Amino acid sequence: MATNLKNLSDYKPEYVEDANNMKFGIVVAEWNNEITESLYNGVYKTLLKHGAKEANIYKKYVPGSFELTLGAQLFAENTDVDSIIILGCVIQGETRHFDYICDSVTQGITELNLKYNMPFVFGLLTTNSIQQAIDRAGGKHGNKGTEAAITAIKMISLKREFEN
Ligand code: DLZ
Repeated sequence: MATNLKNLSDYKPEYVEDANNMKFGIVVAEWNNEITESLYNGVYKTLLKHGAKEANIYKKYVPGSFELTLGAQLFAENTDVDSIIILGCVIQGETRHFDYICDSVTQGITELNLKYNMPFVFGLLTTNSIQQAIDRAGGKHGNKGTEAAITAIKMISLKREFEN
């Protein structure tokens, strides 16, 4: 479904488990940083709203979206977080750079999920314009950060269900 038909901040709170005993790593790209900080705020507020402890939310920056995959892998290898949320914003320009970065991050995150058997959440905005990004980072289409936070909580719960 296209995001202009769905508000990214809409979800059913009754289906979201308590995040009180969950740990989260968040990797944030510095490129388009006004957007990525808004995404981060969406993640942070949503995690706290669902019971996560401030002390269990760890944030690291990488220069741009291309570096998100390695940033996420470093989290997986060096911390005991339960999920890693990846936040970036790639805006279409005049060259094919956009396609290469989007493909690389998408493929990289898919591989990390399977390699580490833990949830790495795709919080990457891939838009044609800065306005489309603003609309999805706390604007009229909600906040992709909220969606990413809810996804992380749900996927940690799912993993725990299978493990227990
Ligand atoms: C170089 C570049 C360009 C043109 N556009 C973006 C973008 O829209 N969003 C983003 O997160 N990063 C961009 N970058 C930076 C690359 O992701 C990467 O940081 C550099 O190519 C260095 O590896």
